[in-house]
Amino acid sequence: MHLAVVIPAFNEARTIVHVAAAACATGLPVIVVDDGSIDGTAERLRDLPVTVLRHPINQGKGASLWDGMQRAIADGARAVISMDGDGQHNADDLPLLIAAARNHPERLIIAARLRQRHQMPRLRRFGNAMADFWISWAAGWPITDTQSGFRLYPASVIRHLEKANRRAPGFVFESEVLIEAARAGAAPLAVPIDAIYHPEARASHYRPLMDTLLIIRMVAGKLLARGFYLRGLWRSLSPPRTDG
Ligand SMILES: Nc1nc2c(ncn2[C@@H]2O[C@H](COP(=O)(O)OP(=O)(O)O)[C@@H](O)[C@H]2O)c(=O)[nH]1
Ligand SMILES: [Mg+2]
Repeated sequence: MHLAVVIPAFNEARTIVHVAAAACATGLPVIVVDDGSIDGTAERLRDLPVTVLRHPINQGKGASLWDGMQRAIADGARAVISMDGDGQHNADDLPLLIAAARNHPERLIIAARLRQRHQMPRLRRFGNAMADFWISWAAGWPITDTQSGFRLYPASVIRHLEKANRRAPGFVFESEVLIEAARAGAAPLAVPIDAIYHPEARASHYRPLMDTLLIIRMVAGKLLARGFYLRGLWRSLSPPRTDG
């Protein structure tokens, strides 16, 4: 399977070298999307064999993922792995995602932060549980850890998004793609990984109020468009499926 790793990065000068080098060590091609960083993120990558795409001004995580994915596909990738640039994802877990994709090549695979979950701040855990419930409902499928940015996207899912014209620029992108993938028959599948929360990590770029409202608006729109989709709720409440 021809794969590429895409790392969106907005002001990640502190961590990006470490994250990109670990991804390169797997032997996969790596694309970093520097999303208008003003802290010298791109310059840190000068000595690594990675492709760096630059947005002159910040466009959002979704827009960055999208551009990275397009580049990966243009370079021949059949699937794209996304990893955050802040060190919250461990490149050692990549083989788990790849193994799951080999067994389920048509499905979107989520590296779900199910192990060491106590590391996740309590409020985050609550927010994530809420997101999982609503997004699963709209998807009509039980989805575990919908807010994990560590995923493997088959090229077919990316092409479907393009056709459906579903490309939110910000954090909504990653929630919407799960619903779209499930509805297109590429139901997301979770593989359990460790949650990593460094005590000294920088503050999240996720805006708790604004980004949550944008996600709620997107999900509500999809539920309303289907007349509340009670069948989806019923289906989403069957036990979540994990691989491995
Ligand atoms: N490209 C881009 N990446 C972003 C933006 N905001 C966040 N990110 C990246 O998305 C990833 C996750 O963001 P983060 O703030 O850590 O969110 P959290 O892990 O959900 O708290 C990191 O790799 C960020 O660099 C943005 O506006 N543009
Ligand atoms: Mg983070």
